Amino acid sequence: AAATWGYDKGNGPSVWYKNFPKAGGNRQSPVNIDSKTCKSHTFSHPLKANYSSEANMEVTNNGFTFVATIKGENTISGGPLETTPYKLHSFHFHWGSDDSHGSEHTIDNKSYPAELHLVHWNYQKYPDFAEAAAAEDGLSVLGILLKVGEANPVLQALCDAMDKVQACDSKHTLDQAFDLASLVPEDSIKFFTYPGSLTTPPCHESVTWLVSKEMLSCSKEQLSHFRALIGKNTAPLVNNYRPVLALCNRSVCSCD
Ligand code: 1SD
Ligand code: ZN
Repeated sequence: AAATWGYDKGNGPSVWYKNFPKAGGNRQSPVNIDSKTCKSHTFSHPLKANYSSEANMEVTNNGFTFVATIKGENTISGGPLETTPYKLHSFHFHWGSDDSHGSEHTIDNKSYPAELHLVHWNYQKYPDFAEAAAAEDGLSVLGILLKVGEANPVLQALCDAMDKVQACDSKHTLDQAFDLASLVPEDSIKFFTYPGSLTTPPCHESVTWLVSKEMLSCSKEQLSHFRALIGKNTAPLVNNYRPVLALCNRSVCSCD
């Protein structure tokens, strides 16, 4: 069947609302984060990821992104989530065709070459991920921007895995355990937070967004592995990001 959405001219973000009306709502993501005007807020519990290592991690090129699905129990809590643990379901990336763009969130109107999304769900409240994904307090996504710099050894395991799934709709199982914990800042995470949505159709308004102030560094060579993936219709899988939307009646909090 023809894809009902994508990132191309005829099926891209500007027309998603036609098939997915929630995309036209006023709690949509991503947004620009204005670091100077957002309010500082101190939550009673620090934001902490409780991640371990994932054996036999499965990665997929699904034609929209490179995604790793997680079987182990890894959680995040604190910050706006308070004491409710949200469980890591999967992680994926968004990236551009060159280093000047690719991230979904922008900081002070600046784009970064890629953005990692660690997708968590409120597993103590909802029976399954799909139900959580449609509920107002169902998901929390930790976004980490990638900036060009030193090659990152943790990302290298993923870049190597990307080479195994260059073909659209292919899968691979990593033979070395993947160190999830080293993707996220050690100890407590400094972050921006706001209420938002999935950045892909159906764009449910179900996400408590956490955007890390600390970025991951990634070399230009490493970014070339992302851009070598093949998307739907045999074209390179690049520019799989949704541009920023209006904050409408929301504010972003800055939390250290
Ligand atoms: O794009 C992802 C999508 O692939 C899926 O993981 C969804 C959760 O069901 O989340 C969105 S996103 O908002 O994390 N980009
Ligand atoms: Zn995403």
